[in-house]
Amino acid sequence: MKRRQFLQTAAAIPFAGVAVHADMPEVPALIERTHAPQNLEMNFASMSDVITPTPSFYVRNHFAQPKIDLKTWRLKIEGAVEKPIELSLDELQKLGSKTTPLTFECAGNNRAVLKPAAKGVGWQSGAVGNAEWTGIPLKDLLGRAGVKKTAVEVILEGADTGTVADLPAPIPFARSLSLEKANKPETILAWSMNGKDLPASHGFPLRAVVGGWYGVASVKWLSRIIVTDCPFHGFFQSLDYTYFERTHGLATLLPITAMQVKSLIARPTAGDSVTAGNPAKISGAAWAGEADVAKIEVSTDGGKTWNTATLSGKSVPFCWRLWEYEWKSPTAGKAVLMSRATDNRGQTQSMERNTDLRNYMITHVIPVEIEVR
Ligand SMILES: Nc1nc2c(c(=O)[nH]1)N[C@H]1C(S)=C(S)[C@@H](COP(=O)(O)O)O[C@H]1N2
Ligand SMILES: [Mo]
Repeated sequence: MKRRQFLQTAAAIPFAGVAVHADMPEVPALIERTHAPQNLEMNFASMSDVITPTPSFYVRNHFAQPKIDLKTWRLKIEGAVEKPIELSLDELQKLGSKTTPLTFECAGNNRAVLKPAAKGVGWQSGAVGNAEWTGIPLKDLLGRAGVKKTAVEVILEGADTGTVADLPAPIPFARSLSLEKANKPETILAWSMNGKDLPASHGFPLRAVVGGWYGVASVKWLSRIIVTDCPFHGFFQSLDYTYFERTHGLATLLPITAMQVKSLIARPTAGDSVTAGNPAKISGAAWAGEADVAKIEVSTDGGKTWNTATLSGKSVPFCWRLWEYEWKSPTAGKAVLMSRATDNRGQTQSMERNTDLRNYMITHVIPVEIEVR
């Protein structure tokens, strides 16, 4: 991306207006991180609306996008249920629907800042988005199938398959939810994104969206739901997408589930410059998974002092919140900007990276170095 002067006039313009877009650099909607499988991230510096437009919403694929024929596609619900079910999309849509916005972030978002370089897709800040989803709560379907008393988890299986490290035969993409999370109203099987049919890259014809959890839980191209009476230990929650938690001093590997409190600066971006003495607007987004964002603080001196930023709009459950801070009088020289979010449970982003989190959950405060001229 071309270095540019960060336009301070933006500070005087309403936060989420068309005029803000006029200040944005001319960049493609999505940046390609890998080609096959396709992994695309938004240019986070262009983020300006609470709802991420579908063409700007990141794409995270582990395998090739499956080809699905709606005529033969069926959603199957089986396993520890009284009555297994098979439904076409038409049949599913007749069972009722609800529309709700939800934010999810790839657990590897911002991996590009990790040192030494971590394995996995080298995301910068754009593997996160907030969209409006229409579908049926998973709970409603589980109710129809009748979950047996012995059940503990619900496995969601996608139609995409491929090979992974150490496994010779292809496996489908699959993740499980605790029965508790599967029955929460924020766990939805969605056929629509921002008012239109799901695009193929986001899981047409049906995907899960799991409010408050990292994106990996939101299985795309959903084909099978398996209710199980023992915990699932599939690849994407036992080898990949896991982190270490310390219990009795021992590091125990756990699947990644709920998103941790996090904020990101969208603008200015690293390498931008602002004019000394002129007010500059610092803006971004923050989210806290199953909790609410309570506070955003901004530092313009590398973390020595902190000032409270303004959260815009109102708190919507499971959705990120945009925020902004007016930096009144930048002084000439290099400046290190930081943002730090706190949730309503009192959790605050840490200053240091916790290496037990492996190459996931990059939630520590990330400095943004700019120039004041
Ligand atoms: N079937 C399937 N579902 C999937 C994935 C996948 O590779 N296959 N990737 C997961 C991951 S890691 C993320 S972060 C989200 C990304 O959803 P999006 O591509 O719609 O942004 O989808 C999840 N669901
Ligand atoms: Mo992800």
